[in-house]
Amino acid sequence: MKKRTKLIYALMTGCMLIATSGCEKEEVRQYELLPEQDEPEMDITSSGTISVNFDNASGPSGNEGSLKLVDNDYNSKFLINPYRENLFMQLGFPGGIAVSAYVLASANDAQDRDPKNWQLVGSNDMENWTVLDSKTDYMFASRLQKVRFDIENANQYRYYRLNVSAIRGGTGLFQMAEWRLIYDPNRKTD
Ligand SMILES: [Ca+2]
Repeated sequence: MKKRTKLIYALMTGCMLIATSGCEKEEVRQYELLPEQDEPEMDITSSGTISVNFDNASGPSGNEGSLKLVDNDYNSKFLINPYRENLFMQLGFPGGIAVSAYVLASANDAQDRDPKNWQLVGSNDMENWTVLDSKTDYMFASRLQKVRFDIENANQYRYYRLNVSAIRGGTGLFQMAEWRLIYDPNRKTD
């Protein structure tokens, strides 16, 4: 009990006391430092606000509205009819963050509604956009397929957009089950 009291007292009063009280050997404790570990990457989608320039006829909260893009349910989808070639989906964040990967998921049916050509772009003012990734003639291999795309990006952006410039079936409807953004805290940013 006496030993414990002395230790607490030493901790409270700091080095001065340790220096003057003749630090007893048995009170010295050593701790092994744990090896440095990478922090796990984070899905930051839920921290963002989704918006689109063309929404489902039932609105963003509709059964196939734009909120279904980011509801983390791969069985729900966003659908527009008709598809427009300047369609974009945007995730806006309260502050800049450097996205290191994104995930797209094809919907449950009708392959011709899949995106085929797209760009992921980033911006801090919604006027100047930097292209972070481009895909041309991409083909989702199956329905409800979740595909991850890693990108080389060290810049922090408040706004990310997915510009979908073509769909697999040409003109017609567009649909996508999910769009998610990934942040890797271990990656160095500019
Ligand atoms: Ca969904």
